[in-house]
Amino acid sequence: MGFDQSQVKHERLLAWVGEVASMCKPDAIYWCDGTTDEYNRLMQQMVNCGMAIPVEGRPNSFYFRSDPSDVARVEDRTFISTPQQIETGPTNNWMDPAELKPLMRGLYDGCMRGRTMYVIPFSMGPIGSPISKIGIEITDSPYVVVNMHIMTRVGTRVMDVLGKDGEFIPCLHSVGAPLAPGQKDALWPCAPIERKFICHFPDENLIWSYGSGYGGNALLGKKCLALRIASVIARREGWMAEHMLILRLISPAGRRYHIAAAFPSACGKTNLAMMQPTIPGWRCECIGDDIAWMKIGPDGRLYAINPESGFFGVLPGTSYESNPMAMETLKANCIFTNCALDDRGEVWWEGMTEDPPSHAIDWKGKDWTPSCDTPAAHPNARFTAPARQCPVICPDWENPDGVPIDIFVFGGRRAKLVPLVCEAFDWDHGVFLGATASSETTAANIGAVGNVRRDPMAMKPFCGYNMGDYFSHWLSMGDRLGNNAPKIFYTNWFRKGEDGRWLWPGFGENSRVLKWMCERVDRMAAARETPIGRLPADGALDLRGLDIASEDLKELLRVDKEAWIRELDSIREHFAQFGDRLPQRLWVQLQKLEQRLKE
Ligand code: GTP
Ligand code: SPV
Ligand code: MN
Repeated sequence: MGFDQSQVKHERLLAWVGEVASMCKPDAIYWCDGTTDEYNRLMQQMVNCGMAIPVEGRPNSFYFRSDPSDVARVEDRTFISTPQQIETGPTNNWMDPAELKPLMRGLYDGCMRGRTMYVIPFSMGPIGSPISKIGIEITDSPYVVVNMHIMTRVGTRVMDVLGKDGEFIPCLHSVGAPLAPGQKDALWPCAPIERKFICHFPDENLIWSYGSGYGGNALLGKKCLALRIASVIARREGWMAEHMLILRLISPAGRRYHIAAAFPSACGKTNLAMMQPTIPGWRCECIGDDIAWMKIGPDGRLYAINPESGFFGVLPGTSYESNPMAMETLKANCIFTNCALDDRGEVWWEGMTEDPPSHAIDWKGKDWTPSCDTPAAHPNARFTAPARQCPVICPDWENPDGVPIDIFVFGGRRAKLVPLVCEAFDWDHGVFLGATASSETTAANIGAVGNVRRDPMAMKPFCGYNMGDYFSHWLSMGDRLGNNAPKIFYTNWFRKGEDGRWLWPGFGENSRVLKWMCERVDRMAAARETPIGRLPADGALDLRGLDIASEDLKELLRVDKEAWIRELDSIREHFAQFGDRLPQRLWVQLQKLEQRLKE
């Protein structure tokens, strides 16, 4: 059962596991082998204790409810810990490791009492690929183990690659809820908010997470390793780790375009990544929906891989109308967290069907009917699904060489001001668009929803070092890529009319905007210059077959100069917080924008 510890020949790994065990004091240690048998056994244990519920109509799929306090990432409790605060910068929470480590050791002391400690060897990226990174997650949550089975490549093959002295990133996780002898366990154990800590020690490639069992707080390969720690490594080694989906768009003539898009959490990456184009003859294939690792290839172009092997996607709003490929992906072998269960035991969430069930048990385990004034599913309810089950998964999605990126897209959720699409004048201007990206906050983080904030490159919660240095890294990547650099665009699918309705239909119709981008790459489509960038010229967006009011389209592509002039101060303030870490070239971009607006 599991991987036999006596087979482990890696001294540093054994020493670390031993240290953690003597600190956390679990009842047992279990080394994960990544087999289906292991997955099934753990799931059965969770079913037996009532934590997991088999889902009706979806083979091998299970439903979980989290504690109502543990429903999303906790940015306020997320720390980048370096000896010098300046290295983490103004957009991250900082603590001195000399202070944070003793505090965390205090919390970890005895925190796994009454529980099994699982050791999960996992690979981000195809096992054995030169671009991949190996992590070892230690956790006391079986829910984390089964999720890691889907989201990453887990198992003994990783141990083989690691050998006697291979590099790995230690990721320690505990739900922070030790059990006294005889104490009955909670269905979703976790610690209260003030004892949750998601800690990163980038100088040591080390991750310590405590107190939460949910998503990016607990599945440490994702945001913690593949973004926060990887972003630091990427800067050091000259590559990029970004919060981006990756897709392949294929034209009717068979030309392939690879697009990587950075939108903040719950702003449309999963949906765009597996979109069904509404324009006849165009096809989309999904490579990844959340994270891209990108390196310059031998031909000087930028190649992207998806380090994950599953999707951890937002359920509310997902339907056969909006995202049919996600719905197909969810037919079996999935985990559903914090949606609702109808009376047949089927999962349901807001937006899944036109008509809600007449009765359900909501995400808190309470009776729910459509007349309730609370949603049946938590707004950050999520599915965990194997990427290979997506009907439009790209045949190259596990190619260790990656795919060559033609187009970068930044974006966000803005009810006003920001137009549907805009093309950067050049790389520096594109980096400026990314660096000033703004979006309304969403339920993907615990905190207020709907507040506009700057979220540069959708990396505000995920950049593991000073964001000013991160902007410099972007500029230097552009310098190295030269003429091979992807073209940069900015989109906003979320502009609203005075009456509060979406002006743009979104989802598959977003293909019209992507098509314009591809045609811009090929110099086949017209643009008009505006002070903020190039917008589609009249008639350049392919709107054939789309029923959209001309006033709505006009509003979507309107650039309100006066309103943009009012944005300048907020951009200046945003830049000023980085002090001398902000590259001069971005100040130049701001000046140029101001000039263009005031011409
Ligand atoms: P993370 O997993 O948190 O990183 O989120 P994401 O960027 O992958 O967002 P996702 O695609 O899951 O979309 C989040 C929400 O936005 C869902 O409720 C979607 O239905 C909705 N959404 C996605 N694309 C569009 C769009 O083009 N238009 C509109 N109106 N809503 C969209
Ligand atoms: C996000 O919040 O951007 C996510 C979900 O992708 S989580 O894995 O919880 O971070
Ligand atoms: Mn994300």
